[in-house]
Amino acid sequence: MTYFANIGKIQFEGKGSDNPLAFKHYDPKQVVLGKTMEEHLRFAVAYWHTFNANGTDPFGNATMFRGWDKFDGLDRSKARVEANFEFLDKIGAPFYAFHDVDIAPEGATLQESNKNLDVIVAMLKDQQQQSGKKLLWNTVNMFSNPRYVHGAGTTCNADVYAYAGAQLKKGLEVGKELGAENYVFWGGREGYENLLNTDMGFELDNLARLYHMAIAYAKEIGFDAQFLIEPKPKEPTKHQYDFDSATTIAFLQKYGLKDYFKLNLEANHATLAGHTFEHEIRTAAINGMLGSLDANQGDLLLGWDTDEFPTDLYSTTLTMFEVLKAGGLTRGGVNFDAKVRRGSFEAEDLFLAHIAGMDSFAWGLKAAAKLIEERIFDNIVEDRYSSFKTGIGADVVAGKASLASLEAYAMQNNPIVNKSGKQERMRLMLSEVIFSV
Ligand code: XUL
Ligand code: CO
Repeated sequence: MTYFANIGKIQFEGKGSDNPLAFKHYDPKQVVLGKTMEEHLRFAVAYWHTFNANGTDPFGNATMFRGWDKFDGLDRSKARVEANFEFLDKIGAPFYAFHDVDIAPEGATLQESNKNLDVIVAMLKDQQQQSGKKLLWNTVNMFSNPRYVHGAGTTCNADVYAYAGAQLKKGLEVGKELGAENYVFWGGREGYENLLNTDMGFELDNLARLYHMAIAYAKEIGFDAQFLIEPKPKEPTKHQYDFDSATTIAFLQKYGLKDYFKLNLEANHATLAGHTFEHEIRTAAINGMLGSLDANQGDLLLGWDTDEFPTDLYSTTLTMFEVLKAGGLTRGGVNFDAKVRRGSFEAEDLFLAHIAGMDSFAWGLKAAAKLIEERIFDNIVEDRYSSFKTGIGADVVAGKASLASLEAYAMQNNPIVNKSGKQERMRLMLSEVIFSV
């Protein structure tokens, strides 16, 4: 069965092409800084946005009716599996990612849900083997079902906590079965609305306990995926515990979890936290915690997670600049946690949107590589901190300075001379590089 009959394999045609169903920048085999674009970017398709979303919003019904929607229940789930692999093949993405509830319907009981998962996971495994496509990460949805109204790992109800543990256990088994590269924890309901009814310290202790159990179980079954936490500051709860990179790293450190996790960073989550994506990536990278990326973009005029496909070249360039400087994504990838707009309801839009995202990231990668190869900013940064290479600055770095030695130096060093940071010049240099590649 085919779900995208009118669309063939998307090819790289280069900058001169006017074919909307072709790549202008993403050439998977092109080598950039010693690796192919495909190896750098490790693109993944998000199952939920591509095969489950139907255009509903709080004010309107579905606008998207896909080929698989003519089926119900498990049959529809099976049709989505076929559609997923057809899509991955045609768009040329090596990876996909999903939540448990995206791939199989929840049953009336845990046993029934697990049985449904088993049917679909067997099918996914088979299709992975046939196609060579891989699972970038899986996760379990512990936020949509009403049982999670007060949280999952941070719930006030031990029965719900137990259910969450069971769901997580199955998620780890599924990840192992499908050879997932990573396993993601996004704490959709791990947060609170009102401190007056909340024992924050206790909730966080419990969340850490659940993570320790997950580490132990993954070890027990030999599931060696990289564990990732995905920070997000608000939505759905007012105070999400994993607010941003820095907060999440502090949590992991406090509970002795830091060595077992890295971060899955999402652009729109960064902007909701009042940060740029590159800020979040840098914060992770300097702490050795960069794992994977959920690629999308928000709308700065709107205050929620709009999950648009990434097309802002300044952002994709600065993102890839950070990634390259951090040594690459290793087991991570660029997962399009992004949805087509409600008005872009044709199946073809799924391709056009992914092409826009993939080309924008490939463009960003080329520009970032040029920034690095030509040391366009590195020399400026090096020069900016050069006062720490000699004299009193070198003493500070070597750990030889004391407040008394700083005082002695400062007393005879008058006047102090500062240099301009030249930010405006650097912004223009960035523009010149982006539009030269
Ligand atoms: C929610 C979000 C999730 C996670 C996985 O904003 O980004 O889809 O990526 O649960
Ligand atoms: Co995400």
